Amino acid sequence: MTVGKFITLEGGEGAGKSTVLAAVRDLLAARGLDALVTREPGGTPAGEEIREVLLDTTHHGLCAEAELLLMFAARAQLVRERVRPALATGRWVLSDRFTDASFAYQGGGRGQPVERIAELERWAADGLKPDLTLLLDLPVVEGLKRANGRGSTDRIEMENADFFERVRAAYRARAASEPARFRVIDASRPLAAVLANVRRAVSGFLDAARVRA
Ligand code: T5A
Repeated sequence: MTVGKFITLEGGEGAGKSTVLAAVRDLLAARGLDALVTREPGGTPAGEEIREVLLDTTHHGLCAEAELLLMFAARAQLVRERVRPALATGRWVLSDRFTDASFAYQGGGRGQPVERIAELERWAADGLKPDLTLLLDLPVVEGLKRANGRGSTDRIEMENADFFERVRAAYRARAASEPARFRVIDASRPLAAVLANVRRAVSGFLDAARVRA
């Protein structure tokens, strides 16, 4: 049995991940791949409850250590309950965020040690790494404008611009250190151009994986 591939979407607030996710799912479907689509934090019944705690503004005093551990608690469950079993049967998996978000937000944003996050990745996330990661990159101000345009603000979106600048820098540094896995997409461009670049990147990956229409 062929093992499925694992694709993730990453980026700062309002980068357009939800918008792009649907396009990637459709592209995979056009090649005959019925991907499991999930999101982080969340993706399982327990994980979705953990998400509520993480994003609820009433928990504004949540410490950085608790935040990091809750992200990985949800991830540990998602990996074992859904992602690993799907990949093992040959199904592809598409996730809105994964461990790179913890390196960017809890590492870059909150200043949690990278070695500690890497250890959690090995242990709690069972060492699972995506095969392809699309990083939707855009200036922080632009992303926050888009995110704020939707109305409600969650606990993490309440952080200041400096926090999100550190998140962006951490994402870009990770992409630069793993060029074989990452494709950086300029998400500040009009949606049609963003989607065209996303389709090109994913099609190239599918061709390399020898997935035909
Ligand atoms: N988090 C998560 C951590 O801190 N650590 C972790 O380990 C993990 C996994 C929830 C939060 O948790 C944090 C990060 C987050 O703060 P989330 O649910 O992914 O993560 O929440 P957000 O990043 O807040 O997701 P958003 O919904 O804000 O952003 P999206 O999905 O990237 O953006 P989207 O598609 O909803 O688009 C936003 C708006 O912009 C428009 C869209 O129409 C929409 O209105 N838009 C564009 N407009 C113009 N041009 C374009 N190219 C556009 N693309 C989209």
